[in-house]
Amino acid sequence: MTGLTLCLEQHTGGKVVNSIDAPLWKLPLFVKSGAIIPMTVENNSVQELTGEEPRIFDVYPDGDSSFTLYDDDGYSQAYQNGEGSFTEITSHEQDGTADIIVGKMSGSFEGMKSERETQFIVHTYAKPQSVQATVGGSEAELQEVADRAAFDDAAGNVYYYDEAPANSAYYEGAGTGAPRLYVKIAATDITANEVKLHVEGIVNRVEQEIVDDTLPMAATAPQIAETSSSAITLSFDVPEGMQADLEIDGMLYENVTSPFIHDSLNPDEEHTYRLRYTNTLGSGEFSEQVSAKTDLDPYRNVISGAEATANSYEDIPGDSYPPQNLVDGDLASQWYSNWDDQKYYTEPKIIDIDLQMAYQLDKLEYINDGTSQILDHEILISKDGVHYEQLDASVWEKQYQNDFEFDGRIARYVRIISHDQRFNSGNEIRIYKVDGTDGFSEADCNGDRMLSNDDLTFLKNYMGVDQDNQRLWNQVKEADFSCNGIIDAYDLMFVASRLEGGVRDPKDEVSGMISFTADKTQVKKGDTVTISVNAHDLVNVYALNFELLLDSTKLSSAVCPDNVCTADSPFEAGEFTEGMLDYSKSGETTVDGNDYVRFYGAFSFVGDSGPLQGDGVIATIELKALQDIDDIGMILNDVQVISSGGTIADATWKEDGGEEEPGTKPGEGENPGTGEEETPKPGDDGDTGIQAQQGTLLALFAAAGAAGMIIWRRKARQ
Ligand SMILES: [Ca+2]
Ligand SMILES: [Ca+2]
Ligand SMILES: [Ca+2]
Repeated sequence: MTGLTLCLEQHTGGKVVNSIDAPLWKLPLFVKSGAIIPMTVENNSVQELTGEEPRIFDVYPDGDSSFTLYDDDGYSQAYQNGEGSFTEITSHEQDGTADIIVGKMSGSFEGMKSERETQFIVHTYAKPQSVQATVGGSEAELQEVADRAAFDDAAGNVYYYDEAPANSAYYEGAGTGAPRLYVKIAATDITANEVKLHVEGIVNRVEQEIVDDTLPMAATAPQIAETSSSAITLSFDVPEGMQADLEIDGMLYENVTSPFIHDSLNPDEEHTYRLRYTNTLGSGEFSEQVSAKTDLDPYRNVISGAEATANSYEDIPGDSYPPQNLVDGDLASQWYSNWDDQKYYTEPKIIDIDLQMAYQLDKLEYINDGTSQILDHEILISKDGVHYEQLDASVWEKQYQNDFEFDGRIARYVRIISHDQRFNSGNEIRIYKVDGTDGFSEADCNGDRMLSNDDLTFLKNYMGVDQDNQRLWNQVKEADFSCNGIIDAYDLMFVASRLEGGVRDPKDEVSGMISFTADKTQVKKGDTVTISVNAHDLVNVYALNFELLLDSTKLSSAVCPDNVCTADSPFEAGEFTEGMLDYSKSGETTVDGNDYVRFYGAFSFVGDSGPLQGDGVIATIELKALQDIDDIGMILNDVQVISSGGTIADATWKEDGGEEEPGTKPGEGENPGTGEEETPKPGDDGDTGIQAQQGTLLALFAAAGAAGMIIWRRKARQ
């Protein structure tokens, strides 16, 4: 069995056949050479069949083949008990002589009819020289009849050869099919009698007429006319009177026409092509091989697996438009803001997209096929999902798609705020990463796209660097997870809490206070004075930092040469903060023309350890007096612990250790950081007897430009 038969055409296997004549009314049916196909009479429904109909075997003799026919009652479950019949049909063809043997039917089922007529349809391209049959070993006297009508009228034991049988008994326009031999054997007991057909002079190969006397010339290589991410289009010339065969990736595509579209391909995939010409004599040489690649998938950098939430969405049972529909990759699914809630006609509608990891972002596409596009909007990014940086505030065009370029900024969270005073919707928000990059930990800060102890080293080196330091800020800004313009304890905590196993549980809001106290009130030039940083009523504090700006003409570090502590902390950690990282720094700085020594305290727990709870000494620092100071006049006021968001709006400045003045920030309106001596005010912090006042010693929360201290709550990982 080496071929395929198609009506009048034959094709060898292992290739793709093109340009098949297949109008709407004609289904191309390929039959394997050697096939034995059991048939029955034409019917509209199997209900019409009684089981007494002739059995018909449509046979394409070619070498040896066989088929086992199974039959049963056609409706009950009795077949499960073995109620059914089997008939083996074999075909043996050699050198044009075929023996087709229908064996005795074995088995039984209820209603089985054993007295059956047998018909053969034998496919041969020439009229056989002889047709003989035996039934149960006895020769059946076969009569040749002239036409179909005579064949149909006969009770049995007839045959006729039809050179051009009609393709359809109902539609003349269907034309005629390949020649075939029809044989009818009279009814017999098919359980007792084998039926055997012997045919001589079978021709099972189509002879193609050869009109050419030379083989075609070698073909010219096809041209790559066009590529897309799913198709490659080739163009080529076909000389008149010839057929073009295209070999694609080693597989022959016969009888192709130009342009040829090789489609249903994957993106970024290479394919090879060569062409040859074929005429009736045979095929010419193949052309040179050409290759082409499909285009890259234009959506390959769209970040998948994102989760979207929104403060407003339509959620009617059975008619829901959740924000996740914006990132599901399906242009048909939509997000709708809640059209019944008038609040969102005036208040901003906020869409938050969590990319699940940090990415270097390329662009954003907002797609809306309706009329409710987001127009007046902001785009913000965040690494921690708490602190956001605004990248854009503008008004989009009212159109199907609007784009935004991220310019390679790094983020895990993207926020879109709509300020439209109306209902909004969207089909999809596609967020693309930079080509060739992958997602990584949002806590990476040294740029190696991994979270490791190297990131802690990075923070240790750059702790306290702020955006006023233009030289360094560009190198460190991606480590400013709190988006507040300074590398601080929050940033340290953000990294440290993700190392060594991470945080156990989400934590509640932080609270508490810290204060500074000194061990003496008066010092002579050359004396040392020790300042303590004290914690009061701390709750859930995982990291903290504070800044001391001291008049560098009056005080200096007692332990750091030239006031510069780089490798080690200028502070001595207390028992209370044992186990915390101490990445505190010191150095000299100038503010408004005055020289200061700056001590920047930064403490954080690592992994699961912590938090600080209750009272204790966070750290001490030893200072040396550079001149006589009658009153240290240091700040000894308490500052309420700042909330986890990192704003200082809730800071409370307690004047003179006395009444609290909510909402007043340390140093505000108090001439902070000037180093000017002020008249000491009486005060009492209860611990050291040192009078509390502002002036010489000033605690600054530098990033916000306001004096104060800040204690950061560590945000738990979700
Ligand atoms: Ca969608
Ligand atoms: Ca890293
Ligand atoms: Ca920061």
